Amino acid sequence: MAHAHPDPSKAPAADAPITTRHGACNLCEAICGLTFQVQGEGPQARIVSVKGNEADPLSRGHICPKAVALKDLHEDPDRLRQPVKRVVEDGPNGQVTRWQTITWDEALDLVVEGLAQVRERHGSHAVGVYQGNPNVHNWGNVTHGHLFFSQLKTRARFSATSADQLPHHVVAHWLYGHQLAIPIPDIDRTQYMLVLGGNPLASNGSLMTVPDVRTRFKALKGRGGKLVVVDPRRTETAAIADEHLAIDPGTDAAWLLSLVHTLFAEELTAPGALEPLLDQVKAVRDAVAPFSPEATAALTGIDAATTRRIARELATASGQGGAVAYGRMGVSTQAHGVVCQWAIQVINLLTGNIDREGGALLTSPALNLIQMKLMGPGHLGAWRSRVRGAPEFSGELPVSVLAEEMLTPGRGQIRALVTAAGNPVLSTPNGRQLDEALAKLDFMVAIDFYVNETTRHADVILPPTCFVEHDHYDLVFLHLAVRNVARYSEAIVERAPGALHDWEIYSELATRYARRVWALERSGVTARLAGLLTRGLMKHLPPHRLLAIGLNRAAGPNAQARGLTLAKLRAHPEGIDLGPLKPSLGASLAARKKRIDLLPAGIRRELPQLVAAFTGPLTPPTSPSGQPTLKLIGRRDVRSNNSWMHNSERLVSGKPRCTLWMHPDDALRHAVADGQTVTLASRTGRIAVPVHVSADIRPGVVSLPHGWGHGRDGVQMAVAQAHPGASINDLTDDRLTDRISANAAFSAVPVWIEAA
Ligand SMILES: Nc1nc2c(c(=O)[nH]1)N[C@H]1C(S)=C(S)[C@@H](COP(=O)(O)OP(=O)(O)OC[C@H]3O[C@@H](n4cnc5c(=O)[nH]c(N)nc54)[C@H](O)[C@@H]3O)O[C@H]1N2
Ligand SMILES: Nc1nc2c(c(=O)[nH]1)N[C@H]1C(S)=C(S)[C@@H](COP(=O)(O)OP(=O)(O)OC[C@H]3O[C@@H](n4cnc5c(=O)[nH]c(N)nc54)[C@H](O)[C@@H]3O)O[C@H]1N2
Ligand code: SF4
Ligand SMILES: [Mo]
Repeated sequence: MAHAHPDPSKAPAADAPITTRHGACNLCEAICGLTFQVQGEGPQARIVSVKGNEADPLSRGHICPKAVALKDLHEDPDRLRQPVKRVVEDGPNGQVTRWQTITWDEALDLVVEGLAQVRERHGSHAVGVYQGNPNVHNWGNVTHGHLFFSQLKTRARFSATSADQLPHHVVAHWLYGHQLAIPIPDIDRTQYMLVLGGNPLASNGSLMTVPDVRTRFKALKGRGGKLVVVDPRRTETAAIADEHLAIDPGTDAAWLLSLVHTLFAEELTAPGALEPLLDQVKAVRDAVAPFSPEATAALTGIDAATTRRIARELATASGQGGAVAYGRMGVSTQAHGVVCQWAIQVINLLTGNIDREGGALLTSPALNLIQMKLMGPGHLGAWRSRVRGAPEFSGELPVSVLAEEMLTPGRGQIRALVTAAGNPVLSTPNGRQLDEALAKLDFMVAIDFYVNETTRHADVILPPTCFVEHDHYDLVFLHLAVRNVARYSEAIVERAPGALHDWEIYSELATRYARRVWALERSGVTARLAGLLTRGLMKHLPPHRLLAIGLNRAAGPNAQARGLTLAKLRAHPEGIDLGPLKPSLGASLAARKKRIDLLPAGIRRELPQLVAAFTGPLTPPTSPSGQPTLKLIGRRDVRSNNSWMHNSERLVSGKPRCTLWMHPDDALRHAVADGQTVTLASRTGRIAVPVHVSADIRPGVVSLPHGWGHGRDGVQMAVAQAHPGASINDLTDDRLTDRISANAAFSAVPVWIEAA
């Protein structure tokens, strides 16, 4: 492949001085503070070691095995360092694809021309966008990405949000008036934590930036508190909990409503300070009437006495320092994800645990995304997708409809796609269908540094610098952290000459596209000129300049954040502590929505249907050809990071991890032995996976991790290809979605084992 490998002859001399530099890890939401040892200077400098930074007020020295892999990513010979275009040539055995290195100038113009032509021919909605998860982990994408994406004027916008946390945003928007008003568990002060569908010991926390979570859970137990985990699998987190309830997947909404039912039935509600703001409390009591613990026990697998006890424990702990229910992926990505997240908020509100110490609170970061108006309050269903009629949320359509919008002919069919820091072939439901749809596009561009399962379909790939090559201030996850902290990190090593950061790529694309489309559409000249000037100006305003401006203007509720400057942050690369979470919801509600409608119309309409949905079996008991079905769920491992860190040898070595967990009873019933490879099938596809027999998973349920499946043709990641695994999303179903938001439903997918 035509790209520059790091040249060992240019490595730093063995006696080059070693310096210490402080930074952070951006791979997951824990954003751990790091200390790097770097040998040499300039672009040839080499990272010698990566350690946790003990002085970091949030992570306190914690790291996981992935931090060191930031070095592997920096040095990876497979990482693209210059733009490439796909060239298809005739070979002796048919057509062959080759990636040709091109200049930035040529690449950017090719992209702009390719997208503009599709827009000219088919209209602006024919150009689609998919933004992957690292967009929120890389601040330059947050500050500059919209300059380009807003130019496209397309309704075909998609992101990883709808394969993830979309229900949280819908519920925050409905209850608290803003999609980002998500209360964060006060893990350091609570006396009781009920965790549903989250495994922070492997994931390091989500919508709860919580580095060193193991120590924090230990401290909870140390002060006499209790941790309860609700998960079909006995996870790493369940293993250290006081109690584990192995719920049947996809039934959490019913169980949570039984908790609400019990709070009312046993007169355990005590909303506290927020009580005067709550509307429709009685309506909620009436709406949950069908969900007594007795009525849901057979469905969920949790007996009524246990459910009642948990409700009482929550109420008791609320009077003794605070309690909090918290639910993540396992209860977001299921057919009733929005109801689950709503019910969790209702439980926390009815027990008086929202906006109080020891419960769940909004954060007061130095830069508050809500106050900065970087994102609007949110809207659901302002328009619907062309083929299926799925609702948009805040300008984005759910990713479960992406492939059908590409494959279904008609006006508005997507014919060109921009993927930015995303790998939807491995990460979205029915990824195989999307894989095939991508191959049929008229034009595709990927902003990414790998030729992977998705980007192999691109016509042009624009590779940005990697994380250690640029500075960072975590705009998103400092907003979601269990403690208020501000931290700015300089680049650890200098980028190669000519390399561009993501934000620079967006600035360039924005100005070039505006110029090109201006030539196309001559109306609104003044507005266009103004836009062009803004984008031209933004090109000269790097993220750190915007940070300096933002800090100057920040006058949020956190007094400790006042007077913070970029210079101060630079002097404290370990981060500056801004104190524990503080009640602030009252003030922010007053500025927006004023009151909390406990039973939003979308939920009121859904609950009666939920009764019906939970009456029959959730998944069909047999496959179309008569095999007994199993319920498929996901799994995360501390050495993986979604789909894209498998090209680091140290993260994939050892026993294969892409295995199918199965209960011994099911193994016996299907006559499969531990280690045996089986063909697992669903409505959408079939994959071969080795079985791991374990009593740590609920009978009838099987579990696979996501992000594997690197064996596809044309992937250029040597280490990942040597440990390919299979993709769970070749089995998940684009038609299985949350009933309200159309978020992907990855839990409880019906699968079966095909005879050998
Ligand atoms: N079945 C199942 N599917 C799932 C999940 C699950 O639990 N089960 N989890 C879902 C969740 S929570 C998420 S967030 C999604 C993730 O879904 P995606 O975001 O689509 O996938 P990632 O694997 O995060 O891919 C990230 C891509 O960004 C590139 N990249 C990394 N850093 C940068 C950068 O700084 N700049 C640029 N330009 N590119 C970069 C990487 O090379 C990689 O190609 O997957 C979802 N899919
Ligand atoms: N090591 C590592 N860390 C990561 C990531 C990674 O890929 N690897 N990804 C990052 C990202 S993008 C995200 S969004 C976060 C996610 O963070 P988490 O949500 O904590 O991650 P998961 O490990 O997927 O936890 C989901 C749990 O839900 C359980 N579950 C599945 N179905 C059900 C169900 O129906 N009901 C209940 N109650 N539980 C169910 C699963 O068994 C699993 O234990 O992790 C982040 N951190
Ligand atoms: S837990 Fe690991 S991957 Fe996540 S930020 Fe910390 S070091 Fe990075
Ligand atoms: Mo995610």
